[in-house]
Amino acid sequence: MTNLISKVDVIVTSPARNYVLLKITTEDGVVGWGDATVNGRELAVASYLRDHLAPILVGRDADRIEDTWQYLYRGVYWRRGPINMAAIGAIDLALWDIKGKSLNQPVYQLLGGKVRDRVLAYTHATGWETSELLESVDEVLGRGLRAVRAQSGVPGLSTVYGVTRGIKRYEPAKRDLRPLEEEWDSSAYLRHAPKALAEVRAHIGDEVELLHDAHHRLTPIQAARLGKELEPLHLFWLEDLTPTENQEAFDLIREHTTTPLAVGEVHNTIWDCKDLIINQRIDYVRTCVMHAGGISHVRKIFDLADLYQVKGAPHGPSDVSPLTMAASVQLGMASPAFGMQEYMGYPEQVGTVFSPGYRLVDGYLTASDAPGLGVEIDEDAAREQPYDQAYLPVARTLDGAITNW
Ligand code: EZ4
Ligand code: CO
Repeated sequence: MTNLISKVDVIVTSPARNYVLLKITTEDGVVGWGDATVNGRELAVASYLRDHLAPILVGRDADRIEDTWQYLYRGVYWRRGPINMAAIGAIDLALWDIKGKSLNQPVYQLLGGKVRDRVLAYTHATGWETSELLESVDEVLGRGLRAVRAQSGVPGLSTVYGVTRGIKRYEPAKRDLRPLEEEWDSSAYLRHAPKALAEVRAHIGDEVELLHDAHHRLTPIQAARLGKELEPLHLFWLEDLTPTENQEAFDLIREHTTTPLAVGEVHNTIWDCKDLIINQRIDYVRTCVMHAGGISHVRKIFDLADLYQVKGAPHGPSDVSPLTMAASVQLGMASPAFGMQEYMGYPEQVGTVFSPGYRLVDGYLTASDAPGLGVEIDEDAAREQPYDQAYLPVARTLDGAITNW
């Protein structure tokens, strides 16, 4: 029995923000959808899929998901990398979608069935002034969320990751022909962030889970200081303290603090996560189900994590589409090590293209029971809203030097 791939289409759509959609059709007419969005570099992955991978996918057996994964991962020779792995991830999601639709089962059934009834989610609260942040936290909790990531402005700076002055929604990529240049000062941040977070904790009480993202900006010793200072707040996690090109930094941070650590949204293989996991340098591994090679690969990362009591907590900003979110929730239903799902939410217009199927109720996500990933795509609406150039910002310290954004 074979189910041959007959057609592969790539659509770059922009319903308020850019997404790269992959559509795989089989000879028997089954359609599977994947997402290959790499925020700010969408056209690179679209071209990679269209020009290099689509031609070699046609004629392959759609049922052989792992074989196709191995064929693409080993076959490229130039392994890993965000563009390559997002493209493989998109193909993997589309093939799981096809398998589910062919067998008339939701993907979580094909992964072994439910290990939980629902997946804990957190969303973002954002406010420049602490009073605005508290309002945003209240709004999040009012929607039934039980876990919230809090980001505040920093006095003396004009721009900060995760916050927009006077606006409640934050979207990192800006529609422009060049990246926006933000400013950054770790000393000012380290003076202010613990105070703002302490006010949030006092406001919400002890039972709501509180998270914070430092977005790769600190040195190891600054990171250690922040973790130590935040210990009394009992954070659920502190995310991306330092850039993880230097993974030994986490040993230094661990020596100084018991604040749980989360890392991995920019990682794209198990090899980027392995040492962090097996040396217990982190508590949550944040690889995204699309950016790290799809369900087939991320479930291996989470199974490795499970051996070390590290939890999977996939990246879920608005720049990974509702299709990836749906795939992440499907995996979460079936993966023992799954700890938490980031759910940033989407601009309303995104709903013109995606009907995602999952539901967010009482702070938990539940997967669709529809066959495959359970997502409906309005292809016409996607084609009617073409790509619109946008970039992630860059950041400079106050002396004008480029630093990590
Ligand atoms: O900055 O996805 O935890 N979430 C994040 C995100 C990332 C964006 C970059 O495209 O850090 O907001
Ligand atoms: Co993050």
